[in-house]
Amino acid sequence: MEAKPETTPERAAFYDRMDGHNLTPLWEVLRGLITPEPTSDCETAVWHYDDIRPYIMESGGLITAKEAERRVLILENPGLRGQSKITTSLYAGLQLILPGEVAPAHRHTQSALRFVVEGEGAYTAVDGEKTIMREGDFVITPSWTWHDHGNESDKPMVWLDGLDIPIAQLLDVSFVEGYGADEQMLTRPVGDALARYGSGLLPDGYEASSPTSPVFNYPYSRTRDALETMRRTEEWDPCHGLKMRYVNPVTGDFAMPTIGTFMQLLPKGFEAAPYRSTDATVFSVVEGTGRTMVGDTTLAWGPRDTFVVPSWQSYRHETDGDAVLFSFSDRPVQVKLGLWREQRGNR
Ligand code: GTQ
Repeated sequence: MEAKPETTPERAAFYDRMDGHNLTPLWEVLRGLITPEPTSDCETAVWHYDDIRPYIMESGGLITAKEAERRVLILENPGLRGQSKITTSLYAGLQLILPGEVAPAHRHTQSALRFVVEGEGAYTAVDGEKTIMREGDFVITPSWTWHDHGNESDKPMVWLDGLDIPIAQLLDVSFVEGYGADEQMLTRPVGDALARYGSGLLPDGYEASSPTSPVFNYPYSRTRDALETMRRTEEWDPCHGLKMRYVNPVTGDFAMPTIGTFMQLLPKGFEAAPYRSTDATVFSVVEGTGRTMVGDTTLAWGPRDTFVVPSWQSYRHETDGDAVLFSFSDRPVQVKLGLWREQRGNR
């Protein structure tokens, strides 16, 4: 593209006259609107769990889950402070539920994922069914479903929340309702959805009523077993090791319509080839230690750390021992709109 045209005094005076009519010339701003490559304010960043856990626990002494509605410390991207965003299109936070607490039932149009970081035995109830959560479990709260969280264990539980709040903002589609009681009525036993929809079977004649997976807890034990069994025969992908996508078993599509979720195994001493894609990605470390080089930045990570790679930034992972990474991004949205791009290896 040609350089921006000169702003002559005559032109500037013209812009001033039209300004009162809510008009402005495209040619003054075009090059900032339509860029050769993504230019995001989203920055590469890492939250080390050891550094932030004290703040999460301190919040537990200052406010209850009930008073807060949701007791969450938002992970704000350093390039997007004040916007409650971890990437341009996604929100993330760490939610704490202490023993005996309940985060009251509500529903909203925003979809949520929970990725369990610490603790065992707390629950989320979604549309009449409870699921007990363990570290590494990926749990979904679909759009407009009632959900409350509680902790009947004797230890705190912390999970990473990922929500499509900025997407709902962009589209102006935010609605929320309180249930009217702390806990919703339960209509199905624990484990019903996983048995019914997540066992390689579906009720005969079943038709999807929503774009979100009817399986709302993908237990880590199953995910980890799958990766461990596959490593015996599967070749390591040069960029991603062994990377699996969580799917809606009814459609084969992503488990959630707005957020893509993944789990990957990287072997000991892995040195990945560079990779970039247009979906800015949030990683949560489940097992192992390593580093991710993003441009000139090196992020060192270990279990329970969260890090983010912006859109179209080339990155490569390195591991010490075996490592397992959960990740999520807005990929389903980009793919459906025909906008997603990726590049493997060096440019
Ligand atoms: O658990 O419903 O991190 O409504 C932000 C908003 C969690 C939730 C968040 C929410 C929730």
